[in-house]
Order: sequence, then C-alpha cells, then structure tokens
Amino acid sequence: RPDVFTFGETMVALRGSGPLKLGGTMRVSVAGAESNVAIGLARLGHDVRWAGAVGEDEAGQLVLRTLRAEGVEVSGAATDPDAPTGLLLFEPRLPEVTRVHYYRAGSAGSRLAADTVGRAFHAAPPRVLHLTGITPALSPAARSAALRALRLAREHGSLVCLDVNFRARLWTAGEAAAVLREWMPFVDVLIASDDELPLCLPEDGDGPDGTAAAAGAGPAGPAPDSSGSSDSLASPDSLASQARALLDLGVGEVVVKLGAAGATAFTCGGSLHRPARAVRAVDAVGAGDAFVAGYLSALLDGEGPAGCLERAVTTGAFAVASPGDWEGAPTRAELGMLGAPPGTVVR
Ligand code: KDG
Repeated sequence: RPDVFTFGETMVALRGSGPLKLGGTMRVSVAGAESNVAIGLARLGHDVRWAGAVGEDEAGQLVLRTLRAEGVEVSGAATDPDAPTGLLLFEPRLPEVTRVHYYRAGSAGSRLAADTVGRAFHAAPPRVLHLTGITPALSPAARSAALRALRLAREHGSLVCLDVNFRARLWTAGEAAAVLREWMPFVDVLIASDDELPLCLPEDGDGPDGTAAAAGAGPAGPAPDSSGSSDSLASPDSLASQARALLDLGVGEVVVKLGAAGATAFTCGGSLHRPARAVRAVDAVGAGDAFVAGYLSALLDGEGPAGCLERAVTTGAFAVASPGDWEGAPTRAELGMLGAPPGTVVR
C-alpha cells in the first residue's frame, strides 16, 4: 500500500517581491495545498501519490514535472484538453502579509472528475487519504470527487485526514459548513486552525450534548485565510469543548493549528500542546501544509500525538523560514538542523 494518496488543484504560482501593480519580476513555481503536503511527505521518504487535473498546456507540464521531480507519483493525474491549468499570484505586501490572487475559475483542476480520483484510489488503496476543504469549494464535480474518495477510504480501511483550509475567496462559511459537517463521520484526523473548528460542528442545538454548537461560525465565518494566528485565538475552554464535540462525533484526533502559538492535539485520551519552534519568518504561505506533512509522516511512523506534533511544528517552521510554498521542506536528515546556533555551517 502507498503511504498517502491525496488530490486537489495545483496551479502555476508566480511570486513577486512587492506590489503587483508596479510590475517587475516574478518567480515561477507551482502551488496547491495537497501537493504541498505530498512534496513534504515525499521529502521525508514516504510513498505518496497525487491525482488532480491539469490543462493540456505547458503550465500543466510544469505542475506534473515538478511533482515527479519531488518524488511524488502522478500517474493517476488527468490532463483536460478543454480547460487551462489554473494560476495563482502571490503578492507580498508586508513582511507578515501576503495577498493571493486566483485565476482558477473554470480551470482544469477545478473540473476534477470523480472517476479520475476513483481510478487513482483503486490502483493502489493507500494507508492514508489526505484531503482539504479547498477541493469541495472548487466545483460540484470536485466536491463529488472528494466524496467518492471518502467513501472509497471507508471501504478500503484507509485513514482519512482532512485539513479544513477554509478559503473565503472560494465559498462562504455557510457553504463550507454545509459540506464539512456532512464529511465529519468519515474523518479520522481533523486538522484546522482555531477559527475553522465551528465549520465542522453541528449547527446550534444539534451537538451531541448540545454544548458545543457552532460557536463563532457566524455569518462572517473564519478570517479570510485561516492559517491560525495568535491574535485570533479562541479561549482554551471553548477550543477544548469544540474539539470534544468533534471527538464525540467519531473524529479520532482533532489537531488545532495556532500559528505562532503552536498547536494542540485533542484525542479521547486528553489534549497535548506543543509551542511553535522559533525561526526567522520569511514566508508563512505553505506553513499549514508543511505542518500536515510532518504530522502525517510521524503518524505513519507509528508515533503518538507528541511525536506527531513535534515533527509537525518542525516541518512547519522550515516552511515559514523559507520562501515558497514547499521549496524549503526538509528531508528526514535535515529535520535536526532546526535550532542549530546562528552561524552554523554544516560541512
Ligand atoms: O496553503 C497554501 C496553498 O493553499 C496555496 O499556496 C494555494 O492551494 C492553494 C489555495 O487554493 O489557496
């Protein structure tokens, strides 16, 4: 069995160095939450498969070539002759703030078919299925593809990991909640930032014990890009009660990303917090995906929540400390580099 199967939209990503409207040069790469996770896992030595759809264009070739070069198996991916590969522009506006512009409506990736995912899953049922809440936001077809994967995972006994990754540019909090709440019975490991948890909880009054109804999932929903930040922290009590409600629904582990404040894992056995690792922040984009890669890597190695959190905050820190979504992801041998004193030269 492969370790992990994941799928979603991966786009060509252009990264500038200042305000986009001023022009200038941009660096060409690829980005997609699920493929970021796939690359992170492949760097750590895992057998990872990615499926998605790209256009029959050079941009699509760049996506597939990059993933292959990173050791991600892409034979299950589809090429759509009738739609282009999507595009994403990153505009660093302040050291701490990056603006994202999508050109993905009607893209090949957003037209991902359930059959593509079904075929790729059947070809080699994985130990872990990883998906994100971005895919169902792309189109009804992509939403059906995700549901097909969830059903197949249950049939084949694959563990399901879901990273909520709420994207306010793609759908509303209400739309997201309607889908994610239905998915909860399939999910074994739920990863979310603190303000995304309410999207997964039953609506007010529907909670298993009526206590943890969707507090905070008001009309505005989570912050536009819910990457977890220390100034939006829910109180520890409300986090714990929301996590408990999700565990009561049958989710095995609820892992809450708290940005610079670290992460907390909740299981039936209790909760465990791990602070973030100190690094000089260069680019926070992709940190959540790197965190997931580290968490799943340790889980596949048989580690418990403490080991999973430890590797997750380490891989997350590597992502924050390097430009790009996935470029700085560590190999297994590099994991120990973090925390070396300034000026360290590895010879
Ligand atoms: O987590 C970073 C990714 O989310 C981003 O680079 C691209 O997948 C992406 C998205 O849809 O926002």
